[in-house]
Amino acid sequence: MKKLLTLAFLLGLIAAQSAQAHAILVKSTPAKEETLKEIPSRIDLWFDDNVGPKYTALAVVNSDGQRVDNGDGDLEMMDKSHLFATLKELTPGRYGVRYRVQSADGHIVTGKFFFTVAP
Ligand SMILES: [Cu+2]
Repeated sequence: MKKLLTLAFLLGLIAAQSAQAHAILVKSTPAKEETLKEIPSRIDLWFDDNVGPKYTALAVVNSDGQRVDNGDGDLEMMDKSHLFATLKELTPGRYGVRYRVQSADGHIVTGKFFFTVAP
């Protein structure tokens, strides 16, 4: 019985934490480590929760570290869990994506991943 109560207590703690956990990147196009045959004209990121407009940043850089996004990274008007930016004309190569958003709980979430444009 005591064990069960402890378990229930722990599960309750986990539920309480996840209710105010920070936003997690759940999906993107291009996807992490994806190799694209067609040149993408934009990048889209989706989080598991709405994120705030403050501190929002999204950058795509080529292997020389030069930015190839148009600097227009923004949250979609009707879906605040969706961050996107348009891209300059990419050439084949490997690209890095860096993002920063503010979760509903106030925490800043940053991340990085790569994708490749095939020759
Ligand atoms: Cu948090």
